[in-house]
Amino acid sequence: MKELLQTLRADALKAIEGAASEEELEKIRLQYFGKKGELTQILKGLGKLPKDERPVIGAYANEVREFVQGIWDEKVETLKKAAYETRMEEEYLDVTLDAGDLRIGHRHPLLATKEELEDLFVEMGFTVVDGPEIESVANNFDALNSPKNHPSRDKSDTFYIDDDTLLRTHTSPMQIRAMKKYGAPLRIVSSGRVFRFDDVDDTHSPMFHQFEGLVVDKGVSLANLIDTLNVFVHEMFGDDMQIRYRPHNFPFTEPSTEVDVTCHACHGEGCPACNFTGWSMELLGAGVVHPNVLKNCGIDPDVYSGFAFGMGVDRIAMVKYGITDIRLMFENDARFLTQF
Ligand code: FA5
Repeated sequence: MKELLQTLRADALKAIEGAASEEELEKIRLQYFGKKGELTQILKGLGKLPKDERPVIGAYANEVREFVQGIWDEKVETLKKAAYETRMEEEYLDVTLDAGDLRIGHRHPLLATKEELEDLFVEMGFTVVDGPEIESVANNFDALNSPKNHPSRDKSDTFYIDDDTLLRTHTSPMQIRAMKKYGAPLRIVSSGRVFRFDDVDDTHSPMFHQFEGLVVDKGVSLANLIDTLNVFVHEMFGDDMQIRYRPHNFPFTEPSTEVDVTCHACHGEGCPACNFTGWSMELLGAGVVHPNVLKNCGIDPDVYSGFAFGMGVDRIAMVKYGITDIRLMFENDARFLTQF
């Protein structure tokens, strides 16, 4: 038995020594130490030996097992290290090589505009809040003082989901949500997609983006609104930009105004893009918050007043980047997008 163990030891060492890969080594392990392995079988058969031989042969068999196992473990480590070194040599990276013509992605002009607007108003002390595109009729119209017969409520102007729910037609319901949630004083902006049954042309789309702002505090006036919008226009488009405030009518503000800036195509000279007026398309609506709207949100209009504005982000981007057709921003044509 001892000779058998000696031969097995010598054979196993030779096989381990000659193994060139971890797979081969695993086969050797199974051959000797597996359930039906040669050494395992010998160890199992020790019980059949004469009683006096058992302790001596048993001790020797265990010695052989431990020794062969030790050599096997060492060989595994050696092979692993060799494989790692080969990989390191084969997969080296030459960081000095020319990277070629790499195409790097960038922000969509609409997202860039939205982020620029947010940064600007956050700097002025506003907080950014977010809300749903599917809105209640109550928030979108009723609480905003929009009478039942207002044309914008018509089914031919608005995408209704059912009688009480719709795709928001503007971001102004965020005024209601914010006032009800946070009360006064308040200074928030909020942006996102809005939806209307509008015909499509160079400056209109049935889905577009708005950026809403609301300030509620003691003593807030139209002068504060105009000052804030002047800062916005000059920061966004530069100090040379002229601003035009036109009187308008919104159910939720009184007084109300619409705002245009110098035509981006001709810089005010007059051209086909601005119908020779020198002014851009309408960029935003704004006004002093109607007392009924404050009341609807549980804010006392005798103590607090506010101003609000809602701008078309798509049109701001058009003026900012000199884009003449709003549709270009939704078509995702790489020839257009790579220009920014
Ligand atoms: C409103 O939506 C008001 N909620 C704005 C407001 C907020 C007024 C707070 C007072 C206080 P209006 O429908 O004018 O207003 O739309 C606001 C801006 O959205 C427009 O000035 C324009 O820039 C943009 N806009 C309107 N309709 C479209 C359209 N179909 N496609 C692209 N932009 C549009």
